[in-house]
Amino acid sequence: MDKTSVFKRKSDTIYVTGHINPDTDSIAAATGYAWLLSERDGANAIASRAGSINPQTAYVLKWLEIDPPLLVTDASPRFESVMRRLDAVTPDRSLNEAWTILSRTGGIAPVVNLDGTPFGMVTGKSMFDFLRKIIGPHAKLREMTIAELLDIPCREAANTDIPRFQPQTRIKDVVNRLLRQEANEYWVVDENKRYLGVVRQQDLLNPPRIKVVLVDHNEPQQSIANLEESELLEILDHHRLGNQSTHNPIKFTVDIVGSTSTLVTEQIMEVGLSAPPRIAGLLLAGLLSDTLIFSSPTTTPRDKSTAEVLARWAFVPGSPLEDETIQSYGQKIIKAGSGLLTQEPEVVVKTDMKKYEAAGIQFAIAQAETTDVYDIGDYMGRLKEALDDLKTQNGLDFAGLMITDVVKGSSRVIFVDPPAALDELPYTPLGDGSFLAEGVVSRKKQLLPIILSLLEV
Ligand SMILES: [Mn+2]
Repeated sequence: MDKTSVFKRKSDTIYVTGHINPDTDSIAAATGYAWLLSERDGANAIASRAGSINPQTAYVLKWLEIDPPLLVTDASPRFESVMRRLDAVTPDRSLNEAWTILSRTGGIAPVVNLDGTPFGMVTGKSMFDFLRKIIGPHAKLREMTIAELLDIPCREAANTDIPRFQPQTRIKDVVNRLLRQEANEYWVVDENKRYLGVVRQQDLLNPPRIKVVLVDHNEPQQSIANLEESELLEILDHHRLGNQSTHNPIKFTVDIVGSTSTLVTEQIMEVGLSAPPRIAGLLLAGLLSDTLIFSSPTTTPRDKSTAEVLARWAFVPGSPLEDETIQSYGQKIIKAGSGLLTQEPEVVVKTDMKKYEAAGIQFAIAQAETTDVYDIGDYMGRLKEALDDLKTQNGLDFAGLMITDVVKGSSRVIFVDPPAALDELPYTPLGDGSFLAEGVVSRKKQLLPIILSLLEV
């Protein structure tokens, strides 16, 4: 990689991302940890999200006036990561001007039309082809001076047969085809076909991997697509392990607490920093949502003491949360996520769905929250249909949905095509094909371990 030229690598952005179908903890932990990496380490870290924001998170972000993190769903390198916005000339300008650019960029002068669309490129090769064409057969033209030559409009010496790509084009989708073609440089254009930059073939061969930190998950099935093409720097999580090997050693923190927001906040406290009120408010939302305001069995004393610290940072005068208490804030957050019966069944089964694999069986468990689990009635049939579609679309062996009553602290569980092993589940069958799981509110700590142990017998 040439270190001194205009094509040297840009300084790397670190993307801090939660899981797909992001919940509030995932968005909060990504936002809070990106802030800490920038504040503590001076890193160029930004929060990203692996999917659309759920209604509860949207409610919190709006209240706190925080923009949703950048949407990043795929780690495969794209043209934008190697493109350079080189200076350009219009076709009527002299070759002299193109030559100035070409000599600074190491051999490429983009020629761009007045309307912003690419015309062609002047390169060493296009200059040679041009000279061969004009003076080859005409002995007289050989007496032309360099000054006269450089006076010619650069359109005459530009190569116009150059492939064009969008910044979002994945490099791996086109690189093999491009290697077989003659062109060594490519245009990158926007959706209106206007010039954005130039990419050289050599930059496509070993594009920089995007740097990624995973929070609130560690299983590749729950992460952005093509994670193996990224440079994974770190994992910060509170779920069961289900990760593949990495190329390099990474920082890996998995701890038994109620939320990843707890782990992020503990790290902020450890170095004597305090999160700004809005970010503290978002972390507190993640913590209260994941622990169902400390009522989930996943809750630990560390979550409670961390929540006190976040409340102290967040509920300050001038903050959007200045009149709140932990309880009042938590109840508003839980309520914003529990509009179950007003949502389409397809949305309910997709919003907080996680995929797993155990004993060669692929399955998904979705979770939804409501404030009255007994009042589901006819809705159950529609949920089951939506769950069946979800199973088919994702090529799964079975799918489940737990509908958790956050007030009573129990769940209704339904399955589509469950394996016979799940007949042993210790829950009460109800007439409509669902089960009542008294005291079960946590997918991670209560439902999933039982399912895994039954499957892996
Ligand atoms: Mn979480």
